[in-house]
Amino acid sequence: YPGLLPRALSLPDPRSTEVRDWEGDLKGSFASLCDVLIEEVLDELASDYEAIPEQLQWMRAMLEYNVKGGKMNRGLGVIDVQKAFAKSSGRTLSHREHCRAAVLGWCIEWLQAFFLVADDVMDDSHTRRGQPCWFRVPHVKQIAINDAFILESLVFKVLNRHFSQESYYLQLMELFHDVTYRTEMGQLLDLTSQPLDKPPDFTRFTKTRYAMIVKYKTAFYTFYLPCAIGMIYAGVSDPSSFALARRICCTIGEYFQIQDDYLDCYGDPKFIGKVGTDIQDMKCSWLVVQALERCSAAQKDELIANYGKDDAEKIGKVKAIYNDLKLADVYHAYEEQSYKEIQGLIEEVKDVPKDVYHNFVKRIYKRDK
Ligand code: DMA
Ligand code: MG
Ligand code: MG
Ligand code: MG
Repeated sequence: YPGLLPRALSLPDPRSTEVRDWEGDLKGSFASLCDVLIEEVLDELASDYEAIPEQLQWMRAMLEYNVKGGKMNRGLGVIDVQKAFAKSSGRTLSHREHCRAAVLGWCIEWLQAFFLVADDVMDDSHTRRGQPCWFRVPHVKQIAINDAFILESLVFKVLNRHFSQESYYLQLMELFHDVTYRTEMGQLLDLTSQPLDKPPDFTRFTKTRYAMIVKYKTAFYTFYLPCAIGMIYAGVSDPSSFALARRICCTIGEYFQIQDDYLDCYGDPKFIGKVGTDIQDMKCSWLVVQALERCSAAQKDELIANYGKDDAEKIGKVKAIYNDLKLADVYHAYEEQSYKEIQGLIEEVKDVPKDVYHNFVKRIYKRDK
């Protein structure tokens, strides 16, 4: 495993004949690399940052709690992308290439951990991945804010440790910075879709604003980032190829966030690992945008009276309106139509194997978690 700093010893040596069956246990192989990355972080903290045992214990616990336990869709997505690029040139990935793709995959997972730790504070959520949100842990509270910053820094530490020798290192790093900034702009739109200091204004819940929120807060880091990583790695340089990739990824990302909004209300917390908070948080959710397009004047008054209040009875009334408007059916029809639209877009693809996008869709189509 060349191009490594001395401390990254636990990854395979280039002369290693180790063949791990990535195909047989993709998730397990991917997951085990996270432990390697955590050990590297702790080693470096002890040797270069004068970290005391207390800090090391905190960091280990914080990483274990926040970067693991997810579906790993984004991280595994990077391996899918690399595999699809290799296949399109008649190759298969070596063990070393699998490892390097997995390191980049974990960079996205750790970036996502950073967003989620902060998102749960801002959304005042209770559970995440089947456990209390990090800031809800009694000995953590607001320290979660610093932990979110640390997680972000670690993305760039890992990138540096494993990729700083590569010709495309700067491009990769700038991609991560730009996607992070875009996600933060999406979060800004999401969090300010209602004024905090004035009465709620439902006229702001438009389809256009909704599309902007989800494109920025979700689509870039979830789909464009893994796709663009693969393109950079494969040496794609034509800006129009990146632009087309972005368009397709943003469409898939919109579909993915609409699923998230639907599951916030209709998903089973046992599957999705979190209890929805969009109604009480007054979110510009896909469901409320659809409801406002379809409701009667009386239902609209009812929505205005009950939306955005942390009160079980009021939340129930909003859900009853969603049911009266048959929003679950509207969602399932949307899912079919969006699937077709995405398949159409994939047909136009150039410079990226179509499988990249087909795999993205396969991982999320009709998901219930
Ligand atoms: C998530 O939006 C977006 C980011 C950048 C974390 P969300 O608040 O709907 O996500 P969740 O439902 O997982 O809290
Ligand atoms: Mg949230
Ligand atoms: Mg949020
Ligand atoms: Mg959500």
